[in-house]
Amino acid sequence: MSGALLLSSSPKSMATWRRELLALAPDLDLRLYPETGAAEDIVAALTWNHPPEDLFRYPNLKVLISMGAGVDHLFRPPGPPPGVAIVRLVDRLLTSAMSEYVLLAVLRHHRQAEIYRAQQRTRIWHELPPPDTERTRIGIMGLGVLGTDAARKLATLGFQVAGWSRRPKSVEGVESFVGREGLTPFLARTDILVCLLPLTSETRGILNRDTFARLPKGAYVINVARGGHLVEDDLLDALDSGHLSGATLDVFETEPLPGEHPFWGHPKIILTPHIASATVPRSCAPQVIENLRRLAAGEPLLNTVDPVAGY
Ligand code: NDP
Ligand code: OXD
Repeated sequence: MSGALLLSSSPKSMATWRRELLALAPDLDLRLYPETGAAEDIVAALTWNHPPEDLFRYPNLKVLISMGAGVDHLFRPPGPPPGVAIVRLVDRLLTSAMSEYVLLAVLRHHRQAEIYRAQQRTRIWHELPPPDTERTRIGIMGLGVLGTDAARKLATLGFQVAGWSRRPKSVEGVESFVGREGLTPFLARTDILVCLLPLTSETRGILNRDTFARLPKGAYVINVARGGHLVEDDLLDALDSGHLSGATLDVFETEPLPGEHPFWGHPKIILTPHIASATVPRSCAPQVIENLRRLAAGEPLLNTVDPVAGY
């Protein structure tokens, strides 16, 4: 590639990416933010939560590569520079780790793990009614790369699985619901709701009071997508009223979650610090190098993002 790749994330993550990229392409001209050198040299940028306005400084920037599956960080105001291609990571390990997390959250709720754990603490030997897998309906919002893998794996376990997406899907063992008109029937048949949508202007705040009200009483919510999907007060109200039975949350509007936030101590919320599926640079570096090669050769890029749809 003629030109340099700008790398921008935490110092630790940049060091790992640097090692993995140079192992594959020792001649790669890498610039670690903020040590960018001449702005004209930068033709590609591999970033995570980079200050968006800074990207307008590089007159020869041709492609922006998200350091994760999500690209919402690239669309924060003022948005990406016009005319710059956007690509993201699609990776076997990223996908399987997300499915592991979703299966764990589903099964922990389904198999009443928290209740048995509490019983153990107080030395109570008490059998709860056994869960009925065949009659438990899981609904996955977002049947893309990650949602489809989780849906398939949950279907294999014997759950009734459905997905909701913008366009119809054909995934074996998974019922497809589509668009705004498909949302109400999708929610009405969902006992465990998993959010795996990208954060866009259409999906921001989608986990709200109205959505929760359309779920059956006792439904459970798992948000592994973005904090911006969830209206936090609406979740607290739905949990406190008993309409929802609980929630597992990996992502939050403000990260790290502030120490005084009510989610921390809520008895019906299980939370983790945005770890559902972390990018593994070793696994993702080859596709970055391949996209740089394609960029230089004028070939179509892999894993492109539609700048209008925002994902
Ligand atoms: P994809 O782009 O592959 O899939 C997105 C899915 O959402 C598609 O099925 C798409 O529909 C659907 N969708 C988008 N907009 C709408 C809408 N308005 N209405 C209905 N459906 C919609 O994304 P991934 O599966 O790769 O990733 C999903 C998200 O997961 C990421 O954007 C990121 O935010 C989050 N994530 C979280 C991680 C974590 O550690 N917590 C790790 C990695 C990702 P269609 O197929 O019809 O286009
Ligand atoms: C991602 C993430 O989008 O880690 O990849 O959240």
